[in-house]
Amino acid sequence: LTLESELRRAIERGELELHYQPKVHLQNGTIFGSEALLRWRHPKRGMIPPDQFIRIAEETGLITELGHWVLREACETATELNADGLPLHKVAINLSAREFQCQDLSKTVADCLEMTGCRAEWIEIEITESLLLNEKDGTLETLSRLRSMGISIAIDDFGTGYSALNYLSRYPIDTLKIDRSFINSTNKSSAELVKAILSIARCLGQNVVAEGVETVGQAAFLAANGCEAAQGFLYSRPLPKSEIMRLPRRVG
Ligand code: G
Ligand code: G
Ligand code: MN
Ligand code: NA
Repeated sequence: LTLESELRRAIERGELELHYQPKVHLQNGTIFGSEALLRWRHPKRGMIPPDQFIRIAEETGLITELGHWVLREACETATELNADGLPLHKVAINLSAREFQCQDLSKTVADCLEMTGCRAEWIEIEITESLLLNEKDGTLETLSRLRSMGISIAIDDFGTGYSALNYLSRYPIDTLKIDRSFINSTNKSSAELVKAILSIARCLGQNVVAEGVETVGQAAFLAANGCEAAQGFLYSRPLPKSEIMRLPRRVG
């Protein structure tokens, strides 16, 4: 059996899972959200990471169905995480460029919110710089529509694209996620680039999340330079739904 035909049946067989990696405030360790990361629990091959099947899903068009499943599942979780009386927990969903080519993405999202009782404020969409750099018709409109519904927009892997900084002022962007290659590097210039990104975000009024934070030293450097939020193995690996639901809203 090919991976493609197996993927076709993975959704109906319940082999897909979302794991949620906490995002924390650097100052006090409070969890304010999480990133939903897709996993395929294959009965024979074991856990398959998304970079091994998202591309196949895109090439075969299966990404549409897959994306709908992710959206639905993430909205259900966000609704549970934001039950009465609980502090805000924003769930971030990764959307690939191919998913943006779907004409009625904003309607699909709106329908999903309604169906699951999820509020737009509980959802963030993570997109990559390349989506904005290779802009197709309708990208700006779709992003603007999602934003006006109340959904926030984050740029994932920020700094690894082609540095066409002009898109930052043309698009409705709430958050820059600094790519983990800048955080992990011991290179002096990486540290300077992190400071520069923090400065850009401050000037444009955008939030920043540092990705891939693994050490206390990295967290201290980020906090000292005014970064408010982080995500990474120092705080938590991505967790299955049952575990993120049980997690106290503060770690460390
Ligand atoms: O969790 P992991 O590091 O293996 O994720 C690898 C990549 O797969 C990440 O860059 C992430 O953006 C992407 N990814 C994870 N989950 C999803 C998803 O639900 N949809 C899409 N389109 N991409 C995802
Ligand atoms: O591209 P994107 O940022 O969506 O990818 C997220 C991926 O990064 C996930 O697969 C997740 O498992 C991985 N990740 C999360 N935290 C860390 C970390 O602290 N170190 C490393 N090396 N990878 C991480
Ligand atoms: Mn991401
Ligand atoms: Na990233």
